[in-house]
Amino acid sequence: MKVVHSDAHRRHEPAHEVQAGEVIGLYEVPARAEAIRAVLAADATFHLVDPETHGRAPIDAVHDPDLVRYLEHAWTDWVADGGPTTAIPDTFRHPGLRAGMGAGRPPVTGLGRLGYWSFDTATPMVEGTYGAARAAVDVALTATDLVLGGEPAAYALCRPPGHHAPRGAFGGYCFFNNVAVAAQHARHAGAARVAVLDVDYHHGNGTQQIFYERPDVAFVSLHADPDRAYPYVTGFADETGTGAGRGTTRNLLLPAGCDDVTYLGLLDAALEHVDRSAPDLVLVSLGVDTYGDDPIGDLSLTGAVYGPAGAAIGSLGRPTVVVQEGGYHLPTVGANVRSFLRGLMATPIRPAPPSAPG
Ligand code: OKP
Ligand code: ZN
Repeated sequence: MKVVHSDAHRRHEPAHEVQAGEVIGLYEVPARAEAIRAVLAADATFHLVDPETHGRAPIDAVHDPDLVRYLEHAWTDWVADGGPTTAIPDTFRHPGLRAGMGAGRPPVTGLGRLGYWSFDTATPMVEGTYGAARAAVDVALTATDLVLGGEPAAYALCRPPGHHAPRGAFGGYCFFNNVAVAAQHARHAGAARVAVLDVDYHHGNGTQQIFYERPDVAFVSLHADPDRAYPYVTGFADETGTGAGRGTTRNLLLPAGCDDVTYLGLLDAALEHVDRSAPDLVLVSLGVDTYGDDPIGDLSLTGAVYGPAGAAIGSLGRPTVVVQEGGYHLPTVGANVRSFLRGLMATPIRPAPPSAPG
């Protein structure tokens, strides 16, 4: 299996994040991606390849172009405003602030703009962040091209992750929604129907928001109940899509302490939704923060769950792009991803239909 990877992620290394009002060390560290890469590089089953540059157009097709343009200049704005070496906002565009008064005008200072486009304090930015975020999108797009070109499956070692970024905001360690940009790119390249299966511990609120009205892109997510877990305000079972996208979104909730057997049963239920959407291409948002020892998760999964989980997804028999999201337990993150990918490869997958201009 081909593994798409870029070194650009290394320059996204903020000094800290703010969680529940406290300055804490970073969870979303470069060592995560380095650990995954080292484990896969040592296994002859996997072949590392560089991403190809796809430019800004595929990102603008999914995100508010004003957000994309903001992020491009965010660091320069921040420095011009006298900001310190790690940028974290302090004032957010809460809808209640201007309720009944119209949209107003976007702020002009670096600090003001940061809170205008961000939705949390956990997503610090540094000088290398934008380059890393752009490279992560290229990694996802290149893996998608490989599968559209006939590879049965490919793995995008994205960092920073993407699934929390909606169309017009960033947060949750995410800047651009890598998997959503890849899904839209696949549609554009001729895949008639695409499904995103999100198995990160956290709800992929950004991906859900981007495709909520879309009949052609299904979103199925298996995650910790938002009544106890980030992002708290999305990911409930009664969110099933709207308008033309009615019924194309599915959320399945995991209880605290969820074990391997319970998990694999719920994954099967999620896979039924994926299969029913009859996708030409499946994109998996893979987070191994479902692991029992993950520092920000609360499930009880063991390392033995990831092979069968990958195999269950592989048994759909559909071309599959795996896009990395979370997973913060550095000693096991590489092994768990490897187990998942090897499980996925255990079942033969038929190649994608030849792509037609969309
Ligand atoms: C990104 B991904 C919990 C705070 C959580 C942000 C988590 C982002 C997770 N007390 N802060 O889905 O792994
Ligand atoms: Zn997560």
